[in-house]
Formats: sequence, C-alpha cells, structure tokens
Amino acid sequence: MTFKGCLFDLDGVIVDTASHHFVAWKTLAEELGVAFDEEDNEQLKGVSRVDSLEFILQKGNLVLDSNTKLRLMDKKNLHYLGLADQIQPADALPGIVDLIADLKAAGVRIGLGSSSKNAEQILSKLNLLAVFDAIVDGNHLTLSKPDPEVFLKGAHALGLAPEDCLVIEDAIAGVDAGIAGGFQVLGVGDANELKRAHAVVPGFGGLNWDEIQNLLLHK
Ligand code: B16
Ligand code: MG
Repeated sequence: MTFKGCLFDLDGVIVDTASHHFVAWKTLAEELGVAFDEEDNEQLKGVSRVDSLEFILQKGNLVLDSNTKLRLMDKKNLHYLGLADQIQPADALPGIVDLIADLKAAGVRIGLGSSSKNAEQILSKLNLLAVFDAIVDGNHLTLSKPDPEVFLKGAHALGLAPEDCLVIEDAIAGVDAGIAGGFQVLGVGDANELKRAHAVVPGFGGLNWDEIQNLLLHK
C-alpha cells in the first residue's frame, strides 16, 4: 500500500513561523498584563487565533467583550504579518521543497491543512502556493485542531479517503486531529512530545518519499 495523498500542516512543517507568532502574542499578552513565555507558545502551536487569545485571557483571568477580542486579534495579526513579511523562498524548512517535488513526481496529490488564516499569503511568499492541489486553512474551518475537520476537508478536497492520505504535523493538537480523522500521521519534531504520531522525524533533510512511506507502512 502507498499513500495517494499527503496533507501538510503549514506553520512548523513547511516554514517556521512560530517565532513570529510568539513575538506578536507576547507583545499583546504583556500589554494586557499577562506573562507569556516560550512554554505558553508551545501550547498554541496549531491552535486557532481565537483559541490562542482565549488561552491568554484565561491565563490572566481576564474577561473581555467580543468587540475588544476582535480588535486585539486584529492587532496581533497585523504585528504578525509585519514580522512574517520578511519570509522568502529560502525560508522553506530544509528538505520540504525536495519532498514536494518527490511527491509530485510520484503522482501523489498534496493538500494543505492549516489552522492559519494567513496560509495563502505565507505560501505565496515561499513560492509554493501553486504546488498544492487543495488548500484548507483557518478561513474554511469552524472547529480548531485537535478536531479533525481541517484534515477531513483536505482529504475530501483531494477526492481521497482519510486512509489513503498521510498527515504531516508538528503540533500535538495537529497530530491528535489527524488521528481523530482516521489518518496515518507523521510527526515532525520531538518524538517524546509527539508520542501519538505513527512515526516521528526530526526534520525532512535527506529523507525522500519512499523512506518516509517505509517508516509508516512498517508500523
Ligand atoms: P493565524 P498551522 C497555526 O498554523 C499555528 O501553528 C498557530 O500558532 C496559529 O495560532 C494558528 O495557525 C492560527 O494562525 O493567526 O495566522 O490565523 O500550524 O495549523 O499551520
Ligand atoms: Mg503547525
């Protein structure tokens, strides 16, 4: 058996935007009088913008009305986009461009499954927008990872069943979303953290598609 499709997470799999999200959320949290460190940021990986704000408000025991929340999310997003503006094709994470070329050559359909509402802008900066056969991002979702909606919609857009697609994720919430949807999940990052993934790699440098499939199919 081989996979017919592959669904990529964006932030942390294709490009490292976590540091930009961190600076923007930390600035906002501190303006609200809430401490925010790297560990807090870890918990927000793969989590939607609105749920990320709720995390900070809860941490600070703050209750705000919905207009104020919308204003704060816009403010954070403008700050984030200013920081992410410097992203360029060379910032695609090591091995990712070669892996995508490998998938294309093997006739595997590729989709994006990201919580981010900025996904298309970021893919454009990387010159990778056109390579995706389907894009599902935060603009198309009602439920945040770990709900499987993002990947189920991605598989559907590719015309494939979950069992025919591999999900590639860097976040615990994203790994759980893939598993809940009935996908095989490859984690990228720390194997201790992403324990529930079917296999974990530290990154894609030097790994081709056959080697990745072997890691999963021999589980
Ligand atoms: P935005 P992913 C996620 O993207 C990020 O990991 C997470 O940190 C961010 O809060 C979320 O997107 C929403 O992003 O504010 O740009 O809509 O990892 O699912 O690609
Ligand atoms: Mg991610």
